[in-house]
Parts: sequence; structure tokens; C-alpha cells
Amino acid sequence: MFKKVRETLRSLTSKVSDTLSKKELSYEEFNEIFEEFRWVLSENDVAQEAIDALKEILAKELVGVKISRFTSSKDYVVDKVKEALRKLLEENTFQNDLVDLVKASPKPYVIVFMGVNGVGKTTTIAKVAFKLKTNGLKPVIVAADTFRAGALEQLEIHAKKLDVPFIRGKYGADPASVAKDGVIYAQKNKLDVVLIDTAGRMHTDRDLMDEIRKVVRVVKPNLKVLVLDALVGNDAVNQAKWFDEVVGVDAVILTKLDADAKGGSALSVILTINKKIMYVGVGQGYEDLLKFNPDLILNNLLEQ
Ligand SMILES: Nc1nc2c(ncn2[C@@H]2O[C@H](COP(=O)(O)OP(=O)(O)OP(=O)(O)O)[C@@H](O)[C@H]2O)c(=O)[nH]1
Ligand SMILES: [Mg+2]
Repeated sequence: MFKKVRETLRSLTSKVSDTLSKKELSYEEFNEIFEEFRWVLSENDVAQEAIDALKEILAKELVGVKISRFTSSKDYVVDKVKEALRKLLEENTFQNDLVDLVKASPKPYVIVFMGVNGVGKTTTIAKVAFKLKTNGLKPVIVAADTFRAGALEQLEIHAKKLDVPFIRGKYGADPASVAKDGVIYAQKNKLDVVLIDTAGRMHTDRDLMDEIRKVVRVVKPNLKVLVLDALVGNDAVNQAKWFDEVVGVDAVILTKLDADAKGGSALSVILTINKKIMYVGVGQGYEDLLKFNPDLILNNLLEQ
């Protein structure tokens, strides 16, 4: 389905550029071409406001312009579409650099990672720990997923490989008190960042949702990060809404971008959730975490 976003984007650029290579594009012509595109974006749950904003920006750039016969109309249109999308994606970009943010804040800086099952929370924490360490900061990893079998060991292996301190409770222990232990450990040992892993949870599980609320109430994190799978598509909106309602979401990390070869799914997710994207995951290695910037999506989406 998301393949369609990319295909339609292509057809939009080629239809507009066909006209522009011969004559000026009238608003009526633009409108007709765009409405076809709107339909595909809506089908993919891209928010109407985002679509309207895109239309307005594009209309300004494309209607009534004359292209010199020395310029390729195709390049011109692709450029304009890219610029318009860039503007929208920039509004959804977490502008601060996490390393700078931590350096400028009182220590320890506490981050809680949350999200539904299997989106990549644990892997992402290992990547973030690696990034912080590489930048001269001292993190501690805290396993507050005391729920899923194997979760503690999975995180412990990462901590050992990364040579980062690791705090865990027993299976079935209260995640909030494990998280608090992690913060106390960081205070005592003058560590810079506390990275708290939590169990995957669905909004339908009231107990687990109450539990994450308690973790947040007890440790009062500086940052609440929602981890989303870029391939999730339409459900991303719901996930963002649930966690926002329960504890609030300060930033999003979008994982598995490497699996969204064409970028359409990620584009839909970003334009619909109305949250700032901080990092994107692009693989399973520790270094596969990139600071989000619109070009990561655009280059994929509009490459010819
Ligand atoms: N290709 C790819 N795979 C990823 C990425 N991030 C995570 N994964 C994989 O996704 C799977 C699930 O990752 P986890 O980190 O265990 O996910 P989780 O959210 O902690 O899962 P639960 O704790 O069970 O809810 C693993 O196989 C990871 O290697 C990514 O950016 N790209
Ligand atoms: Mg996990």
C-alpha cells in the first residue's frame, strides 16, 4: 500500500512537468492533478492538514510559473515537491541534539523508552548508550522490563558488550522501583544519563498502562521517548495517541527505516503522528542510529 505514495508522487511530478515543459500550469490543472494525489495520501492516513499544507506550498511554486527552456521541467518539479515535503518534515523534526541536551542539563538526565511490543525499544537503548558513550558521556542502562521472559538477559548482553553499567530487578519486580534504583545508582556514581527500558505494551492492557504511568511518576524523566516501527503504518497514529494520553510523549525514535526501502511508510507515519522525530534506526548494529533529518526520507522517496 505504501508503495502507492511513492508511485503517485512520481506520477504527480511527471504530469506537472509534462505540462510545464509546454506551457504554464493553470490552477485548475494543478488542482486536478493534486486531488488524485490527495486521495492516495488520505488512503494512507496522512493528516488532511498536512496534505492541505503541501498543496498550498506546491500551488505557490508551480502554478503560473514559466520555465526557461534551458531548465529541465522534471528536475524543477521534483525540486519543488522535495522542498515542500522538506518543510513539512522539518516541522516534525526534534531539533535538539540529544548529546548537547544532556551536556546542558543537570545530571543524571533520565530517559524512559516506551512503545508497543517488538518495535525495537531494547535495541534502540543499546544504540543510544553507544552514541552517548562515544560522545564522552556516562550512561547506565536500566532493565525495567521485568515482564517478558528473556528481556533482562537481552539487555544485559548489550550492556556487557558496550561496557556500560547495568541495573536490573528480578522478574516480576515492580518496574518503577527498578527504574528508581537506576536513578539512585547514577546519582551515587555520578553518571550522566539513565536509560530506562520498559516492557512492550498495548493500550488495551490497563495494568501495563498503569505501570508505565507509575514509572514516569516515580522517576520523573527528563525525556519520554516513544519508539515506533516505521513499517507500522496507520496504527502509528493510535500508538502515539495512547502513550501521549497516558504519560505524554516528548520525542519519537522511528526504527527499521532500513526495511522501508521506499520511504513511503515512514513518510506517512511522520506526517500523521504530530510528534517530533529524534532518531531513526537503520539496522541492527549499534551505529545504526541516525539523527533524523528530512533528507533521510526525501532522497529515498523521490529518487528517480
Ligand atoms: N532492521 C532493523 N531491525 C531492527 C531495528 N531496530 C530493532 N530491530 C530488530 O527488531 C527486533 C525487536 O527488537 P527489540 O529491541 O527486542 O524490540 P522491543 O521493542 O524491545 O521488544 P519487546 O521488549 O518484546 O517489546 C529485533 O530483532 C531487532 O534486532 C532497526 O532499526 N532495523
Ligand atoms: Mg524490549
